[in-house]
Order: sequence, then structure tokens, then C-alpha cells
Amino acid sequence: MNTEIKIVADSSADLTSFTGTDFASAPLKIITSQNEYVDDKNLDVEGMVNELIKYSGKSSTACPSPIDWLKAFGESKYIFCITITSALSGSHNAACIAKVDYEEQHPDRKVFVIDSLSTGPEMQLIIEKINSYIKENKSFEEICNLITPYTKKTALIFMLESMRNLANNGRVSPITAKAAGLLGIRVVGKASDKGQLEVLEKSRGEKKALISILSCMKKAGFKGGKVKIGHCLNIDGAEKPKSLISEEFKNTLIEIYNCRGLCSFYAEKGGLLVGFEC
Ligand code: X90
Repeated sequence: MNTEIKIVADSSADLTSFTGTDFASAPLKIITSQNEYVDDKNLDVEGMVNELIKYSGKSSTACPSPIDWLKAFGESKYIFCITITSALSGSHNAACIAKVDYEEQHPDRKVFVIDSLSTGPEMQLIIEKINSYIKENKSFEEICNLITPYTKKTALIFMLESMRNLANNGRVSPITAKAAGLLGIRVVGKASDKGQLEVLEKSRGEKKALISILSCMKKAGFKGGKVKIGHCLNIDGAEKPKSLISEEFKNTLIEIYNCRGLCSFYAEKGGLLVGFEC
């Protein structure tokens, strides 16, 4: 393992560890009047989700500070730093401040900050791509030049049963969130080019919504590339688009995983995030 190079991501990437390259996660926090959940490897995600279902008070989230990012950078010479979309979080801004600080303190070190304009599974695709470039012995500069075009060829489609936490925290307008608040309505949407939530479809019932995920993916340019499906306590839901995708695209690599804290808070129980290559 080349410890000169490190990949660092905030915890919205749903990774507590990563095999292949030195890795660190900068945790976001989920805050209620009773509790502060730190989105690190010690968090009991299922326990948090179930506590939040019973909780009716105010809740919010907080991104890593520049100091948190510096901690995650550690002592590495070259760092690739991937953040959740800058359109919805201050995480990217904090990472940029940390980068300036780090490079000032250590003029021989370099940090490349990448705004994913997305979250969760799409961030994982970017991280895996960086890792494969490192394995190919590409230089830091070469990887910097290659990875931005790659991020334009990945996308994110999501399915949500509720947008309550997104609306309460000002990440979508209450009007946008309204449909998902109605009983039985599932919203399918995508991360827009600007890194915002864009609603594509409102379906009555989960079955229809799960079917429309693949058509939304194809409209966004999916042709059989790698797929990652993150779910919040909804493994059965995640299996449905997986089987539909593999029926049509036989050799596609599809991985299902459990969302960590931040994505679980906003996607809420039943939510799915599908990251894919176009
Ligand atoms: O800085 C903070 O406190 C974090 C704020 C994060 C807000 C958005 C999180 C979205 C998580 C929900 C569905 C997917 C939306 C994708 C849009 C780019 C997942």
C-alpha cells in the first residue's frame, strides 16, 4: 500500500473503511435535542434510524469542520478529498479551507478536493476509480486530470418514501417534499448537474417506483456500467432494481450496501440511492 497517497471522504460516502489505498472518513453529525450521533464506524445506524422514527422534535446535521478534515488528512503527501455536493452542505467549503491550510503548513504536500455534486454510492464510484488509477501507478497530477471527467460520467438516482428531514433542514422546498409526505407516494429523483435534488417521478406504491428507477437511470445515460445501491433498512427494495438491471444488462457489476448515518438520516427508512456509471 502506498501510504504517500491517501483518499479522504466525508461520511456521506457511506464508507467506514476502504481496501486498496490508505483511507480516512471525516464524519458528519446528526443532532437532536436528546442526542448527537457521530457518523463514524461506531454508529449503530439501525438504532439511530429507529430512534429517529419515534422522535418528533427538531433534528439537524453538521458537516465536518476544517479541523476535522485536517485530522482526516493526517500526514500524507498526496490527498484526494471527496465531498458531498456543495449545493446542499458546507462540507466542500470546509475541505477547501483545510486544503489551503494543509498546503501552507506543508509546502511539499498536495490536496485535490473533489465536489461530488452527489453523495453515497456515486462518491464510492469516484473513490474506486481513484484507487484504480493509483494501482495503475498514475501520478497525482495525472489522476487529478482524469478524475474530473470521470465524475461527469457517473450519476445518482434515488427513491424516497419521505422527504421530511430534507424539507425540515431546508435541503428541498416544502412543496417538493409534499408528495413524499402523502401516504403511499414514492418520489424518484436524481442529483442534478448542479448537485441539487431533482424530482423526476411520483409513483403510487413502492412497486411502481422501484420499476421506474431503471427507466430513470437509462434516461440519465445508463448503458450497463458499474452500479452501487445504498439502502436505508430496505434490502428487499434494493433487490428489485438490482434484478431488473441484471435482466437487461447481463454483465453489469451491481453491489448493494447499507447506508451509514448521514445518508440514512436524509434518505430515511426505505430510501434507496443508486449510483452508476453512464
Ligand atoms: O452539511 C450537512 O449538514 C449535510 C447536509 C446534507 C444534505 C443532503 C443529503 C442527501 C442524502 C438523500 C437523497 C439523495 C439526494 C441527492 C442530491 C444530490 C441523501
